[in-house]
Amino acid sequence: MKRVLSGMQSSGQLTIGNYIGALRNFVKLQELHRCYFMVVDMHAITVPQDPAALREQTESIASLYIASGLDPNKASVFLQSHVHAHAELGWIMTTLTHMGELERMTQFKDKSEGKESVGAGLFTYPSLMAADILLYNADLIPVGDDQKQHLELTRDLANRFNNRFGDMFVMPQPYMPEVGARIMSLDDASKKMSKSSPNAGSYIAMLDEPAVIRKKLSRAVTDSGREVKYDPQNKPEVSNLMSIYSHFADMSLAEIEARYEGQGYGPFKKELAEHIVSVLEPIQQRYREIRSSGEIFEILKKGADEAAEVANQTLLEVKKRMGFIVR
Ligand code: AQP
Repeated sequence: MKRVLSGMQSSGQLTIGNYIGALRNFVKLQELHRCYFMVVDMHAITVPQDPAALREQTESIASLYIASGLDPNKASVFLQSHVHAHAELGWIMTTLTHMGELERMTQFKDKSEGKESVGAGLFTYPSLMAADILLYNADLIPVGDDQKQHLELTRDLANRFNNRFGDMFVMPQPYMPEVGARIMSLDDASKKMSKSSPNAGSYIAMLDEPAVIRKKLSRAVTDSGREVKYDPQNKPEVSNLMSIYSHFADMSLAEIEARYEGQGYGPFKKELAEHIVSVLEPIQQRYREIRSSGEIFEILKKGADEAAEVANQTLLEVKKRMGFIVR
């Protein structure tokens, strides 16, 4: 049995990109491995957050984890800020990280581009992410393509620590879907779909109403042709919609091409909306029940207790090896 760890930032509403790239896999992995799934609220504050919105988003994402099928009796579901060892090992990892390594991170470049002022936490974000993973000595990390570079840095930091202070950390591996590791925006297929995008038309949120989903898809950008064909180079928009279709309808790309041969984009987009709605509607129903019952707080407390047991042990061992006087 492997150890699995992953998380999502409470920096907006979860999108179908987060669902396909990560959350769907969380649900599968909990059946096979020892899993730790958190909402990384400490990462969310690396960009400014309104306090009321942060609270709402954090509760919403944790509730969506459960509504999507995470079972607190199979996996530990918790908030990063409830397990103090994350912040502490995060600092230690920051001291082991080189400036040049952080400067190379494409996510930092994307998120800081054009901003007048950028918080230092956005820059050191990958060191905290390394701490998140190493605290649990996780072997498998279910992430979308955008997090691969951060995971490589985590491996470098694990190696660096092992070489300086003695073997302790295992090398975490990414666990990514074959298709859909990178779902792109509906309005611009050169950008990934992101929950913090200011343009709500660029993503489908997991909590979008069916009518909103239909509308967003009918407006999704496509090329001027009419052939439903998977060709990411020449038809990036349609190929992106096909990846989404493939996940929600559980059909191969070849099957989708065959189904819409000679029909143009209209029927394809309409049926895609119905496939998404049929997967999301039961999740939304369960979500509403969870939110009104208040059960999520008990689940998060249990998850944080389980997580802290492992995380505190790792932190203690790290501190001993580095020469801290431990209490
Ligand atoms: N577009 C995407 N396609 C596939 N997977 C994706 N993920 C994110 N976007 C896509 C995966 O979802 C998980 C959540 O990651 P995160 O919340 O830590 O932040 P992120 O990767 O930066 O995701 P977002 O939605 O773009 O958030 P913001 O807008 O706050 O930066 C990760 O496993 C990620 O790979």
